[in-house]
Amino acid sequence: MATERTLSIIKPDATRRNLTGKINAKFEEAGLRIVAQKRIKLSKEQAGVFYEVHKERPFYDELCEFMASEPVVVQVLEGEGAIAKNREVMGATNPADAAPGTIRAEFAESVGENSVHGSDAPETAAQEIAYFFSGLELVG
Ligand code: DAT
Ligand code: MG
Repeated sequence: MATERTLSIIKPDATRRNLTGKINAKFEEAGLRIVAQKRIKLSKEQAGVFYEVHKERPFYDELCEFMASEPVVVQVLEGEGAIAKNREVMGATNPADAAPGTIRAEFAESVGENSVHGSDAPETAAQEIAYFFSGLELVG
């Protein structure tokens, strides 16, 4: 499997509870390398553009409000099959369905406030990385 990069976000429910280090430890234990990382505060509009694919869903407005409610940590994770590996470490969207030991099983508060985002495919990973990071911030 090829080395990939994926976009990860540690969401407001997790930054609020000071869980960045614990979540990063899960990534590193799984063999994912954090190759770029920054803490930013999104506007509701910026969150809306990021989650545009969900704009017809009933939870879209609530999701954008939540993502803009407090700072997030955006990061690029790198490794063999990083996109799928990250999804595995994150666990299912709804923490009630997330496998034991996954980030969402251990830390998520609800389906809406589920601690982490991870890209779901190579195309979305490339788009999402470019949304938050410039070429200068990504060391080769
Ligand atoms: P994932 O974050 O696992 O890729 P997704 O892309 O389907 O899940 O949804 C994006 C985010 O939207 C998800 O992390 C939390 C929110 N969300 C999804 N389904 C929801 C629901 N039924 N109620 C409230 N929020 C939801
Ligand atoms: Mg998704």
